Amino acid sequence: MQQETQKKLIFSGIQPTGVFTLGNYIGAVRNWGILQEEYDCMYCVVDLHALTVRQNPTEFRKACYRALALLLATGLDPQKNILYFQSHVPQHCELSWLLNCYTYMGELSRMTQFKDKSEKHADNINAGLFDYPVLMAADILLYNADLVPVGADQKQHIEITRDIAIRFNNLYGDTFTVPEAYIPKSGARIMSLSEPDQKMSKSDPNANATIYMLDEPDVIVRKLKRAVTDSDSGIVFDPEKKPGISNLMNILSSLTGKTVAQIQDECSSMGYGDFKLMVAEAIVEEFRPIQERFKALEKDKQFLAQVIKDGAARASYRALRTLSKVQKRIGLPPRER
Ligand code: AQP
Repeated sequence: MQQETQKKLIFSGIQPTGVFTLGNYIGAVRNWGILQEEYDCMYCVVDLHALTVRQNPTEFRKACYRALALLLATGLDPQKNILYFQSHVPQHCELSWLLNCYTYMGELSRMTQFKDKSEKHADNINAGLFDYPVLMAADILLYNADLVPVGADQKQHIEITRDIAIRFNNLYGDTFTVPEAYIPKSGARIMSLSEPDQKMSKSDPNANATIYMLDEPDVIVRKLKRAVTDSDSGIVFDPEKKPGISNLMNILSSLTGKTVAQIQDECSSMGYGDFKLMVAEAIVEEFRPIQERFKALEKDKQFLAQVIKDGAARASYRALRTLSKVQKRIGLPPRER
């Protein structure tokens, strides 16, 4: 049987749509490792979400395992956290269907991610893309998560999750915990290096726009050197007028723990070239130990398989309990056990 704790429950997920980016790391994954000491944590590789965009089957399977190995390499302990693949716990889909019936088309049409991704993938605006937030609500509500650590781009999806939970609770009595978003104070939105008014994304077709967690040091330095700044030269934090340099300051602040004001003070006499190198070095040093652990973990197929199996079993046990309660509340005929 599972051991229950009185700790608050954290749930979050990440799509295996490519190698994780510096944005994924600073905005989400890094904080997951910090939270594992204090909370009861569940972290999921949301492979079903990733199918809302076309994936090459062979590459996709590899990307799923790579995602898990990267989470472990950043320091997530499978004893302290439940780590699993979304598709291995079918209750996510079952609850998602039920919640669809308590979600309005109007609400879903307002989602910024749907609008953005519809523009980017105009040839494949599928129903899954539209319904993405309901599957995400099911992911979270299935475990009665108290907190959901995400980057700022996911705030709207947490809000709709809360609306669905409140609506359901009002109709059927207290069933779901209404979750809160847990957004980091610094680094909640890391921007593209090429278009600093766009967020950094793992599926950006322009590889120079994105730092991937598995980029070699020389690649990181090269991408930083090419990062778009402005014709001015001051290291000044002004996201409106100087979005490029402000993004780099934000990255350095998130990695060093210094405030952007401190960085502005300390680097006031530097040119853009030297400053970019300083940021590149901080990223290289941050990723070096993670990359080393990743190389070893990636080869340990037996260990990965065990983590996945244990994670799915532990998640399913919890998921079944919530799903049965929901089915009963709605009035579905009970299943013979
Ligand atoms: N640029 C970012 N800055 C800060 N946080 C970010 N996150 C994503 N991009 C940034 C956070 O990373 C977590 C996992 O994201 P996801 O895989 O669920 O999907 P996403 O938000 O759509 O991330 P990507 O990298 O942009 O993926 P693609 O390109 O596939 O769409 C989330 O907590 C997210 O907030």
